[in-house]
Amino acid sequence: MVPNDIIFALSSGPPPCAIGVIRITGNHCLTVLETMIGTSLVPRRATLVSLKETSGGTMLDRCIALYFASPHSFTGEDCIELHCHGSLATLSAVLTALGKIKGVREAECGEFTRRAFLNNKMDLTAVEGLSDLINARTEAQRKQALDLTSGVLRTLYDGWRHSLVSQRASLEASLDFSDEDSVPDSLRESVWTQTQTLLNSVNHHLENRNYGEIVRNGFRIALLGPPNAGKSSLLNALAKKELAIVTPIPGTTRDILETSLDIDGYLVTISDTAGIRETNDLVEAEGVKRAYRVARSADLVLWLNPADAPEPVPESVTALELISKADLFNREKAKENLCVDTISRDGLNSLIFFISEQIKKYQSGSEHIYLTRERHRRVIESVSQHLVKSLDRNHPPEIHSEELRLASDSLGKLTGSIEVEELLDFIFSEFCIGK
Ligand SMILES: Nc1nc2c(ncn2[C@@H]2O[C@H](COP(=O)(O)OP(=O)(O)OP(=O)(O)O)[C@@H](O)[C@H]2O)c(=O)[nH]1
Ligand SMILES: [Mg+2]
Repeated sequence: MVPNDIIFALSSGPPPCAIGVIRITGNHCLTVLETMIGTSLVPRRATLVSLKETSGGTMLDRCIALYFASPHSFTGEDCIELHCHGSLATLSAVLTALGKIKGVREAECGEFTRRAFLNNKMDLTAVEGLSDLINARTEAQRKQALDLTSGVLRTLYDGWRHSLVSQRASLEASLDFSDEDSVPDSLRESVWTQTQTLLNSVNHHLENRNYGEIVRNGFRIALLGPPNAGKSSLLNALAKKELAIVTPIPGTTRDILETSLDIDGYLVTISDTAGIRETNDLVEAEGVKRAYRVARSADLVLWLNPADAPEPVPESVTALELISKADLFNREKAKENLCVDTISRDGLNSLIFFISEQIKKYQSGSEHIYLTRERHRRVIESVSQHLVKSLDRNHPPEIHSEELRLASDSLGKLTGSIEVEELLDFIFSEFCIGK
């Protein structure tokens, strides 16, 4: 149910800033705020107003007020934006005055977006896209999140639901009206063909899952290698910061050290690890254990093989070899391999290009709609399973239809078209106050 009280929050960044935007939403908020604003507002027209405290008439700020009448607003309710001077004192005076008005209260995290969802302005995949857009750090994340906010997933999933509903309708109508109480074979055959086509699309969508999740969560690279291979030096060179301690003493790094970089618009997380070797040192042995653990969860493991003391990749690790300390390498051989010299920074650009190419490999040629979250992936996997069951020719038409219904309900939960109350708190908790 959509609540009917009026809520407000500072929707721009923390003060001090040039302009602080306070957002207010709730039907009839214009009437409730009339005394404070002191002048009438025309929808979608910026008006310079003298904000006053309702009780004493004390002037709070001269600011720009914008009014969006329901349903043409972000939340679908009447909305007002006050573009105030962004000082701490001004904003807290306005926020305090708002809080004193009867029926008006401070918004909770994500409450504006929650109202937008409850008023059917957005589906759940767009809500999640908006959360990603606010948190986007790289160009690829921004593009992907923007696509989601515009409802590309909803369009895709609603199309699938529509197809499922029509397949069920065909099956059930023929069941209801058939004299012999059995569905004509030709009709079932045609529904099977449609179900199979849909299953192909669903499975194709699932195959592309990695790219969307990599863009959203980041591509994880683990730097592994023997002690003194130059792993920490490479982390520092890529980050252009002295993050890790570098010494000529083998076994310098013990803990995992992580940093995030923007590589060609992609978020990439690089982990520096302890050098891999047999050791009786308890601390170093724990470091080696952790290095293997990080390698197991990485999208790409680079095995740094020092040119002056090569070590083969351990059998238990799947890694790509990167020759480090390439300045100590035979020049001709260097040309054939992926190699870096962190002193002169030779090979770093090629390595960065290589990493970006590795990420792009996850992208499929024509597909622009990717799964970005585990929640979506799990639901789409269950849709696929229901479709597979519905195609079992040993089942009667009732089961065929029931499996189609279950697939359709799963899709409905994904977009929020059907009851998802238990999911809402979880999804909206990702938002900050004011959104
Ligand atoms: N010649 C040369 N020396 C390098 C290069 N990169 C690192 N070194 C040196 O190699 C030594 C070890 O470098 P680190 O970056 O600490 O090596 P590491 O792999 O992190 O070593 P551990 O933490 O002990 O596992 C240091 O003395 C570095 O200055 C390089 O490209 N060329
Ligand atoms: Mg190190």
